[in-house]
Parts: sequence; C-alpha cells; structure tokens
Amino acid sequence: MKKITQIPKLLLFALLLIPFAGKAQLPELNILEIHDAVGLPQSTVVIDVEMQINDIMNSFQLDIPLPSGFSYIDGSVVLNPMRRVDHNVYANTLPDTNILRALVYSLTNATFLGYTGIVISFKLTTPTQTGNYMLEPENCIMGCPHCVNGIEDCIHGMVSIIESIPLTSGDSNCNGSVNVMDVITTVKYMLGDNPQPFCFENADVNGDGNIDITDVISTVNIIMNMR
Ligand SMILES: [Ca+2]
Ligand SMILES: [Ca+2]
Repeated sequence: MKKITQIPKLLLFALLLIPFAGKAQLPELNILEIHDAVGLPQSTVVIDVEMQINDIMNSFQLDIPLPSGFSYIDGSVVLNPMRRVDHNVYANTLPDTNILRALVYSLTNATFLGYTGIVISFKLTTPTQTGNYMLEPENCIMGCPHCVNGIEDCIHGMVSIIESIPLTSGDSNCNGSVNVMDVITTVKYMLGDNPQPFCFENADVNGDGNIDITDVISTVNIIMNMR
C-alpha cells in the first residue's frame, strides 16, 4: 500500500497558483495547439490542448478527426482550472464519424485567464499498432467579445504509440510531457481521486516511494525551469 499524505485541498490549490501567477510575455498570434503525446498500445493517452492568445477570448471550438483505432473516452475532457473562469466544456464524437468536437464557452462571456498554457485535456483509447498518428484539428474557432473568429493558427499534434514509456520525472499522467495537467493529476492522486492513467514512478519526483506535496512542488519546479 503506497502512503498518501493528506493535505487540505484549499492549501494545495493555493500553493499551485503561486508559480503560475507571474506575468507572461504576450504570444504573437491567437493559436490552438494540440500537444504531442505518447502512449501504449490498447491503453489510454491524455491529450493536452494549449491556447495562446494575445487578445481577450471567451470561447473556442475545434474538431479533431481521430485516426483509426483511437476513440474518445466519454466524459474525459477537463478544463485547466488555471485558465477557466466559469467556462463549460463539452466534447463528443460527432454521430456516424470518428470526429471529436470540443466546445468551451462561458454563459457570462467571461474571458479566459492567462495568455498561454494548456486549456483542456481529454483522453483517447489507443490502437493495437505502434506508430505515429497525427491529430489534425479542423474548423477551429475562437470567440472574442469584438470578433467573429479570432483564431490565427490551429496546430496539429502527434501521438506516438510505443511499446514502453520511458520514465519522465514529473509526467504523472504518462503522456510524455510535463505540464500543469501533471500537477493537477498528482494533486488528484493525493486527494484519493484515483486519476487514470497515473504513473507513480514519474509522479514520485524525489523517488522516496511516497507521493506528497514535495513531489507536487518539484513538478512545478520542473515546469517552471523548462523552455
Ligand atoms: Ca504529462
Ligand atoms: Ca515522493
């Protein structure tokens, strides 16, 4: 039985927000970008979508035709709490297709927090064959208070399905990159939420066999020192 240190939820999220409160440089374009990810055959992979904006935006939508063998796991889409105000996210596969449509909006037309970073993540089941698979987004739209569609680029991502996933310190959701969604995944694990997928060895950054707040802080440090 792995030991879990319990820490009040509020304290954890307060700690998490500190390093992300800094003022970032404004991106040059309004972009949605699907990050590259890695996963195992016949397993689950977490796909992160980043939103970079140099303008205020309140909503977005995109379609992702899923390669054969992949399917969207219903209900798996989540918003990054560091970018969300009162936004809602919906995702589902369009009827009789394998096209995933994701839609994020606010009933009060609230604008997203921050200018860069992951905005949503979702999970796909993976095919039996190893290889590289492209996720090419289509019909990308960003809604802003004074525009029809503010998006300037919508960038594809590649999912590499490989036989075994190398150990990557901090990559607690095992998708090959370390970002805020790993911090959220590790915190969820500490709170007993049983996040899936979860890579204990990656999450245990200091390698002491326990997952606790020091691993969360170490993960934040990895992210803040990455280019
Ligand atoms: Ca990750
Ligand atoms: Ca540890």
